[in-house]
Amino acid sequence: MATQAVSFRGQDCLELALPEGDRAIVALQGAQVLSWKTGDGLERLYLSPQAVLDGRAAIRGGVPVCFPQFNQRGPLPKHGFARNRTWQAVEAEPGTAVLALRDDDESRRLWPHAFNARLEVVLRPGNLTVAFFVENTGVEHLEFTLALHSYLRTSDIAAARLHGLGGLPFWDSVNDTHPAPLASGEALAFSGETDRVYQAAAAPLVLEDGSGRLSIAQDPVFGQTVVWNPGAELSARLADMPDDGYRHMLCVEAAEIDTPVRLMPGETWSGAQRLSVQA
Ligand code: TA6
Repeated sequence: MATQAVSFRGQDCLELALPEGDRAIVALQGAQVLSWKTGDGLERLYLSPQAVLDGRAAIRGGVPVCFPQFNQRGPLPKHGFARNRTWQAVEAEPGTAVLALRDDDESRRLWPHAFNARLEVVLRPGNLTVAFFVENTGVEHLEFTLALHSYLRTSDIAAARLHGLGGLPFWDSVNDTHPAPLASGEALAFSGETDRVYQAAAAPLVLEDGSGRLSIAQDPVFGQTVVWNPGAELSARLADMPDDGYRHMLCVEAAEIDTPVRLMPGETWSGAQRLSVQA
């Protein structure tokens, strides 16, 4: 079925639909996937019911594209500007959405580089791939950090377990420490605020939350995986999230942040995250 332009919570979006019943909604703002439903009708992403959808403010949920800066690791607004800008829809095959963002006066005021970014969202039965591409269209090198900041839906974070992080070094950003890695085979459980930057695993992670299992794979060009849950206290302080919102989400983010990507003129970088429902 063809990709269609739709309005979703008042925002201009693209809707992808498969004959098997899978659906995805992608906002032009930020090229942000806002919803992914599998053929069984289950929503797989978390979008806050209090998310601000005004065409400009960062949208709390879905798959924000944090580019060209992760978090506050640099002089740009937190998580860069791509999530606040309107991207252009590009013609694509059924089951795929392609959106583009190029530099303009506004982007160059913040970040003085020429670039052509593209986000491809590919929907297949039980499977969502989000792929980011960026070309340096200028005459000087540029550097960036990024994350595909996916908010995965959990039925209850207390029951959620993230598998596949055993043995991997990480930075705990809540306490600014480098604790000992999880033991091999040990799953990560969640109680309280969790904000960790892991060195990426070679194999896909698996999120299990009592009601199902989701495989989370990322291309090896992403050197890190960020795992974030705000916990009860921070969730209550976030105006665009219900007090208990933290119970229903876990961000597992494909990220390249420790070593900024350096792109020479004419070069392109690309990386994808793949989410697959497991039987
Ligand atoms: O990726 C985790 C993180 O950087 C956390 O530190 C937290 O701040 C989160 O992203 C959300 O950021 P946001 O700007 O969307 O509120």
